[in-house]
Amino acid sequence: MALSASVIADLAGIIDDAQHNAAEIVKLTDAHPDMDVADGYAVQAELCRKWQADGRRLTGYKGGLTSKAKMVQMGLDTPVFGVLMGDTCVPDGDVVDMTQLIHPKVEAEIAFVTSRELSGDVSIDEVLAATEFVLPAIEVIDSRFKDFKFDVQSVIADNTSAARYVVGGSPRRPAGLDLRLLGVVMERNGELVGTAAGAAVMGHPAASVVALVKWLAGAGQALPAGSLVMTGGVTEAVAVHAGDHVTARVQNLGTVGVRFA
Ligand code: OOG
Ligand code: MG
Repeated sequence: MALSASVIADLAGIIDDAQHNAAEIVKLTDAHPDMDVADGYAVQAELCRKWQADGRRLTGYKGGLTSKAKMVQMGLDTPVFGVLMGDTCVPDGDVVDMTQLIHPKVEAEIAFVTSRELSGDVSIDEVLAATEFVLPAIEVIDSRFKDFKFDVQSVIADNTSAARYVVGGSPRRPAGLDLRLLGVVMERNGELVGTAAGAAVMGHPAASVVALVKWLAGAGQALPAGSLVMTGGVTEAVAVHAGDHVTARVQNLGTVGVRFA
């Protein structure tokens, strides 16, 4: 780590205000060029502590930049991890208020809900054995950084652009499903805007959970039973505006949707 605890706390305050006020800011490395990835995660951890102290509930975690399509789109080449807060969950089919967001984009994802604690080095098979169900999801990301441009340190500090998440469809136990082969179709206003298969995420969506559990272990933590894990966008993220509606259809898992107003 390059930054002091007091600078980390200041940066957490800047991110928190930007999220709360839907006001864009410049990337954190502009003022702190030596900020490193560990500093980014320290800012994120500080935010998560504050949010929980404010009574907000941690419902799970997200992997980001886990597909080639997302890495190429954002010009970055490492997966990143963030936290999901319960109050940012939008019911399937419900409306997102655009005035609370800066320049949102949507991602079609495959989500996991775990049935057992996972910790340390786990295999894909162990993740699947500890999965209660998988289900289709839409993540609404909203970078707090100007023009949705950032480096890896800054996006980690910004909780990996997390803004809202929607889960729905027909949750299924993973037994008997080959998650690599599940077709995913994303539509905006009925028009096709992205297609992929589950394998777009690190070769297997559960590999994103494996990487998440490893990252948590590095921070001395485990993934609790009952966690929701968003495994990452399978295609490029797509910008949305007021009046839009978005649908993600995942083979065998049904459909999830959200509107913007
Ligand atoms: C970072 C978050 C990426 C995903 O699913 O790849 C992410 C970003 O692109 O703003 O959530
Ligand atoms: Mg995402």
